[in-house]
Amino acid sequence: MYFDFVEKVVFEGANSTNPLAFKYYDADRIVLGKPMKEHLPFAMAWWHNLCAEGSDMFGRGTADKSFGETPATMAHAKAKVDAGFEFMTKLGIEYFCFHDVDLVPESEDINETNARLDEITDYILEKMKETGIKCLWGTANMFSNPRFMNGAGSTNSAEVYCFAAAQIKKALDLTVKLGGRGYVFWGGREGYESLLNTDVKFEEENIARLMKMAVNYGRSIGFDGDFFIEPKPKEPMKHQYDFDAATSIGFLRKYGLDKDFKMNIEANHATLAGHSFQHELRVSAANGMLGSIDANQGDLLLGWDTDEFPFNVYETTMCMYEVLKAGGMKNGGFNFDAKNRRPSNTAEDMVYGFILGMDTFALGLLKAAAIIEDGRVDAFIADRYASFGEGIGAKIVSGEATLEELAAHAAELGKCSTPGSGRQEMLQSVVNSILFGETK
Ligand code: XLS
Ligand code: CA
Ligand code: CA
Repeated sequence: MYFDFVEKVVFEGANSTNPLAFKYYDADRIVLGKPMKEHLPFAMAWWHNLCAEGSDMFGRGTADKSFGETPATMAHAKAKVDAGFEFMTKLGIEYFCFHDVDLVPESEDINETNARLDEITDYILEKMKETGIKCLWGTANMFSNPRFMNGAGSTNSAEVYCFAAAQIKKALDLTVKLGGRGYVFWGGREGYESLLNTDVKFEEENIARLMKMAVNYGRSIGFDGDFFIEPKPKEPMKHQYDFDAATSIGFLRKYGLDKDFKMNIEANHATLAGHSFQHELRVSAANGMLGSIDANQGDLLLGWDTDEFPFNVYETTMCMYEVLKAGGMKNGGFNFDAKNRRPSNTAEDMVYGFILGMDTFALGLLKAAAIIEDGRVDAFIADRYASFGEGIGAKIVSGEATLEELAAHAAELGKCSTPGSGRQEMLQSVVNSILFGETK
């Protein structure tokens, strides 16, 4: 027992002052016809919760994640599994996500690492059977090991490329073994520092080749979930190829990978790309590619990936509005790719972080459902484009109209009428009143 200060985190309602209780996340509460927990398949990220100790560029870790064992041993790897499953059970989190090297200490020899991965995933499988907890997605860490300093799929070295392939193959094997619904490619070092030493065209083609091989192999071993690209514009590289959703979707279409891949949108990466979280979700959904979500938030005053637990209800409301309008995410979920702030360094803080994140998304879900039920925003949008539902507009949409015909129509009218107000401020005010209602 690592979290013996709490038996189970339960829903106590918004007026509860118990820091170890949910204020809004009420797993079985029905929202728009289904329980909250089905709208919000939450996942724990192995790396932040069980591995990261709070080190930064200026100082070492502040949190003790040894869980009673000596770090970098298999005993420690197992203690992390025990701690992780206790944590997820107590919070009611039904999924986890992992990188290969989050699970075991990496050996110099990949064969030894793989043997360790086999052993730990046997142990994880036992725990999954005991608890009913499932794997949301797996991935290979192709950015920490020094061999990936010039990239993995985008490396200049064919040998490094083979090691990347070997890690992907193994991580896919493990994802299938654990019944994972997704497999993520986050191109941490797939980019460049300088164009003076980089063949961009070649690197992009090589990344596509690697992804194609991954799809072929994954399908051959029975992986029927989704492959995900997780866009991020920079950090650690100056420029990363999967800059944002629009760029990544274009890349997937160019290389014929769009049937197998969807987007895994991380809130903090969206803002790093100069977009809102909602923008990235909307672009993905508009292209039928909203796959999964890395639930966190950044700090707009800081120019890097702070991976904070989400607390901004406006953002989660707009996120859930997009997810509900898209009809949910088939194989995706809400992975808390989030970490406690460095001074929040106790086991209690780990629990508080997830309570904050889960409550913020639950509140976002309730508010998004209220916006949809209210109907004013959706009705406004539908009405805004009404001129394309009849007459010349309908002809344009059906694809039958010609440029000459439209020009003749304009000529006949002579003067153009106003396209109508966008009513932005009115709609923002509607959203505020739904969000905050009456105040005391
Ligand atoms: C880093 C990414 C990473 C991916 C998985 O910024 O968020 O954690 O989610 O490799
Ligand atoms: Ca992420
Ligand atoms: Ca991140």
